[in-house]
Amino acid sequence: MQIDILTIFPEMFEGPFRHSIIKRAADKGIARIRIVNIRDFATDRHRRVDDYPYGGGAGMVMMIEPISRCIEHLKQESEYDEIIYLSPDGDLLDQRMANWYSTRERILLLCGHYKGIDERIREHIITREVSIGDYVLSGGETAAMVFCDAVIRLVPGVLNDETSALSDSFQDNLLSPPVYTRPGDFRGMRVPDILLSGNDREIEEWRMQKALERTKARRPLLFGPEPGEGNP
Ligand code: 6GU
Repeated sequence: MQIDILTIFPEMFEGPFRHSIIKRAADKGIARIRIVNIRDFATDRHRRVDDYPYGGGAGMVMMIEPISRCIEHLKQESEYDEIIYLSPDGDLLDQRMANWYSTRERILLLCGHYKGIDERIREHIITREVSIGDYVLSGGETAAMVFCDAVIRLVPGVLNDETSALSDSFQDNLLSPPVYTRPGDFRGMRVPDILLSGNDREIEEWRMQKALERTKARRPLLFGPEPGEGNP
């Protein structure tokens, strides 16, 4: 899988993707992230990527020309499965959507800024808008990082122990059960006896029970009819 991220702040991605799961995925050659600087595709000598809004008003708007040139250039390599604009107006990212994109080959993520991007980009170039939650971020970059983390860790072979993704919160619409490690007794706070019993079947039942209890108590709406097949 390859994810191309278009941004005017490429330095923002230097930290997060050099660590942890995403780095491991890249090292294994399973999932690659490429950061593309939109400014490299600006058409004027000032390398402008934003301009004043028609009709007036505060804030700048990202121009269609550099973004269009950039995407046309990248498309010469191969077509994208999806060209995503990260925006609070978009479809909400959830585990189901992350699973869907973990099975795609090539995705483009466009990070917007300022007041927004020229509407014609959204109408004619973007194939989907995705939001990571009902709050406003100052730009799409942090949302792109969240998207990549949620998706790439699900690509088969990325996690060492494949079952660890299967037992994630949400993977079966359940929150995860509590976990403990040493010491067994910290100032009188004891690890549940069942986990020390060595009875694998009972431990599994206990974990399922706790996952159900926790989901009902904290996220009752996660219980519900399964959505249908297809592009979520
Ligand atoms: Cl994807 N972008 C921005 N700017 N704000 C957001 C968001 C995305 N998702 C939630 N808020």
